[in-house]
Amino acid sequence: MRKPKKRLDLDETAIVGAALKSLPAPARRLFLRQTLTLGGLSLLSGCTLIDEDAAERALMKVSRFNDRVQAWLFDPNRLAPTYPESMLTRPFPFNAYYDRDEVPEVDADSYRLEVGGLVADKHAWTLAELYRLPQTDQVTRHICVEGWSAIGKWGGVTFATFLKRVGADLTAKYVGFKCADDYFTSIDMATALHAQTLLTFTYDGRTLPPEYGFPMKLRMPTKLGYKNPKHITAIFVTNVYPGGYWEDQGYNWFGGS
Ligand SMILES: Nc1nc2c(c(=O)[nH]1)N[C@H]1C(S)=C(S)[C@@H](COP(=O)(O)O)O[C@H]1N2
Ligand SMILES: [Mo]
Repeated sequence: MRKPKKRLDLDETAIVGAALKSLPAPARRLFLRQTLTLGGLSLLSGCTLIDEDAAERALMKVSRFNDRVQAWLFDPNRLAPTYPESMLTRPFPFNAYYDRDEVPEVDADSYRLEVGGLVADKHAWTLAELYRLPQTDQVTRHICVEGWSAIGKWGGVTFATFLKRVGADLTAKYVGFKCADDYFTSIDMATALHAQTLLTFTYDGRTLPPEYGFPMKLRMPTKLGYKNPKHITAIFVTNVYPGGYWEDQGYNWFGGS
């Protein structure tokens, strides 16, 4: 009897994908360069490849093409796995583009969340106002391209609820984020509206500690770690591609997990 083909579940797919993507950017570029002939690449990108710079630009174009394919494949109704609290990773790993002793200190009292772009209500939010929004929590796996994953419990408001509350144009393409460090990123509207995308203020039942993103982290179990901004200071809705800190250095923008 023939064995049925093994179907990968979402979580395994995520881990395999993360492992592939965990190759450092130069290695990935080399891999792509060796795999795609320059002719094939120029066909794909519609560019004439005369030098390294042009090749880089062409690869970026292919990556942006890949964004569109991933966006098309993304099923807004498909849920990422959730886990029992007994599976929480302790201690939860810290990661940022700097060391732990350089984590930004955000003052809770003077903090305001700026909201801009294609939204009806542009008022800046205090933390007290944000905490009054309906809160929920979930236990999900965070997957980092650097080759680790960990299960954590985050609590906050469903991002779709927040976007509707500020009168966001839900037909816009992107939601962008600015952070208290120099980090920034952006996501597609379908992911912004996904049921498991939360604007979180707590970690494991207590206020989000500074290293995990105080005062808030956008938590998306459907996206890789670098797409989950910590220390958010501004949220804007736009149709102009905003890029991101790692994305502008060659990480894939869609960054699905
Ligand atoms: N503001 C900010 N957000 C960020 C980062 C960062 O450097 N600054 N790093 C990203 C990356 S690559 C990862 S893996 C996660 C790490 O989150 P953690 O420290 O809670 O594990 O935060 C993401 N969000
Ligand atoms: Mo990461």
